[in-house]
Amino acid sequence: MPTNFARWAALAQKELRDIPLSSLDRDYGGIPVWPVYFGDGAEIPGVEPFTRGVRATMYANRPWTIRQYAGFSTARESNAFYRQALEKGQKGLSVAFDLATHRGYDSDHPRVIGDVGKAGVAIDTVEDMKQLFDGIPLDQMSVSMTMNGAVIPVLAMFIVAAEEQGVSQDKLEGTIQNDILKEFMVRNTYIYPPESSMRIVGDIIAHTARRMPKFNSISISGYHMHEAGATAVQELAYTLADGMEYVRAAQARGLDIDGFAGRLSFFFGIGMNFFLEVAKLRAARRLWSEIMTGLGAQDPRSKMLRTHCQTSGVSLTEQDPHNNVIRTTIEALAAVLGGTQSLHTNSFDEAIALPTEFSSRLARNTQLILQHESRVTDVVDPLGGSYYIEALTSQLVTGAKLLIGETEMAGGMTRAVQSGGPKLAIETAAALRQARVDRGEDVIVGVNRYRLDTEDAIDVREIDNAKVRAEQIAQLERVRASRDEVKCQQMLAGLREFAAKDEGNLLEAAIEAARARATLGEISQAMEDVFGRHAAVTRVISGVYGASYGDDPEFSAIAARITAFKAARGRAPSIFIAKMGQDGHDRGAKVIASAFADLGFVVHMGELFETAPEVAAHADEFRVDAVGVSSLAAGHKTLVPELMAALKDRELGDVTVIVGGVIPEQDYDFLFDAGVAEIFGPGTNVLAAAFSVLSQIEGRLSNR
Ligand code: MLC
Ligand code: 5AD
Repeated sequence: MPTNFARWAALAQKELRDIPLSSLDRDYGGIPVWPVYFGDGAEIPGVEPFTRGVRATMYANRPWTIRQYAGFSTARESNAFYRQALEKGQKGLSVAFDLATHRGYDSDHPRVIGDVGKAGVAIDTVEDMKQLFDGIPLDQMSVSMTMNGAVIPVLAMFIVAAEEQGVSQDKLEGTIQNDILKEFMVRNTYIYPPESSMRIVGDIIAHTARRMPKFNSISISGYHMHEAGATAVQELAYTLADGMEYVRAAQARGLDIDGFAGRLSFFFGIGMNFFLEVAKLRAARRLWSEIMTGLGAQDPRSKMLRTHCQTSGVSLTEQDPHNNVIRTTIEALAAVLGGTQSLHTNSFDEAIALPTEFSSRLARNTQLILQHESRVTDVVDPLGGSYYIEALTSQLVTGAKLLIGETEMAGGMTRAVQSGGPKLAIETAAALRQARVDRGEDVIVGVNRYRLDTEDAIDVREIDNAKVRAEQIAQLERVRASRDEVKCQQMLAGLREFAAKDEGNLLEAAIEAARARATLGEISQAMEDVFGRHAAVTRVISGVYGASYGDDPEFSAIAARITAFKAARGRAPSIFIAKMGQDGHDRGAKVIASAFADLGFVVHMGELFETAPEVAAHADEFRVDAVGVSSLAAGHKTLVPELMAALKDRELGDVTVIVGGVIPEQDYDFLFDAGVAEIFGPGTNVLAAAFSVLSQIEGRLSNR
């Protein structure tokens, strides 16, 4: 039996090809340093179950990919941003699409007036996609696309754009997120109901397995669960359980596991609990290797959990925002010591707006400094063998296995997602976390401790949404006018037929449609004609926030005021919590809804994706005292004035309107002038918010 070192060295040499193994040795001023260290019985990096990493040499041979997620405004502007980033050290691309695109709407659709070009780049046709990658050779650059709802038209347009650049699809490197299950759980950019959506996932895995050998067919994502408030065990368990579901879906259509599993990839969020996050990635690899062995995989590549990581958005604060540079650095280091393959580091202005040139430079340089200056790349899995890390790793494995077992007993993740169980479990964890922060048990520097007396405003990126929309509409009209209409309609009909007959590959039909210049909205609609559009049932947990307060004096004081309000008016104060436009970030809205309900408010939680007139109609129907608008995707300057006008139309001008979420300081006056009573940014204490909403309501009522 060869020794650990001998086994490792053989693998390492394969990865290094012609480079001698000794070139990985280092000398720290007379201290020799090897690329890997072992203790008795230690696992070997690059060997199943891959706890210590999927490659023997890891970063000593090739560092992780610096892959910054970005996109805004038009394809032309995003393209210029990408080219600049690549020139300055970024290594891979990662496209953020706007919410209109995510939800399958063209930029001229009436439901997306506030969304076009805002949270990402607007893509309507192949022409936009070509513009996005202009001057970027797609046979040399790996491109990740975060797309789940409109995954069929987006991947089709990417393939056609590459083809027209002279690059055939078999040469494309990259990743499509294509993880729909977590959309129903936490991210909310689904289009079709779960079962049709799962067919789409399967069609993409089948097509990429056959035609795109270098392309990762899916990025099974825990990140969004993490951001929605999941614990590390929940993030691990639900993500890997999602992965099992995708494997089984692909197997069910006759695909051989070793034919596609090597191109499944993962995506985790990395928060501030440093060692826990390192251990989480190690645990994920060990678990996946076991799971895949259980599902019948033979090839070691099928059992490797390769992952992208992103530092945590929710851990960042609007208050004293430069602290976020420090938080992101710590999180990035955890991702690296955990052995990630690819990394996005957030910009410090995250909680305020989209990154500027300056903030994205700092975010990128955080990774460049880790790679080039910190020396953390010299040794593989440097924390392996730490008593603490190994113990945490094993505890996470055990905890996640239990939870995976539960979801399996309940019939797997598609079922669990339909029942809403995991979603509620994550929301409960989020409410508990908020209560701990509000009570000061979890310290956040600059927010609930060491707060600044005055905050300096920082520069933010502004997107002129009306201008982007006008440009997109003009381009859409040009494309529609110049295409062969008969051919385009034929291709769309073909796609519709595939959808209806439950046969044929939807992606393949969509590639034909994209070539014929069908738009993203048209391709999505052709499938919607058959599948329908999914509407989620919004449920709000109750009692969790209240219970964690027990007999807290502040909590009791507000509850008492509400009791007095009831005694005086014969009813409780009421609020409608609204999510307008295509912004599906609902963690904050849900936390507020459940906490306000626990305090004694009558809370009506709106559905996702409503228009301003729809929200006004609900405010009318429920006769609420207040409407709370939650906005995290920068639509507020368009949507809030629309809401005000819609309320006035119904003679509800005296309803108190409050806005919460990601709102740059620079926009506050605009919103106050529009008639907004209060604005609550990230990091607002929920009790303080309840206090001031109640005061606003009482003030307005006594003025009547
Ligand atoms: C790597 N390689 C090595 C090596 N390390 N070879 C020899 N020795 C080593 N030490 C090889 C690999 O085998 C591979 O080749 C090649 O180098 C590339 O390395 P990789 O490690 O696979 O990296 P990468 O190409 O960057 O792929 C990483 C990935 C992928 C597998 C995780 O799926 C990916 O890039 N994901 C990114 C996802 C993303 O950016 N998502 C954004 C979400 S934002 P080969 O031939 O084996 O491939 C979001 C926010 C929102 O979702 O909007 O909500
Ligand atoms: N550009 C850069 N980063 C973005 N994020 C979301 N949209 C963009 C964009 N257009 C990041 C933020 C957010 C996470 C979901 O992705 O960090 O928290």
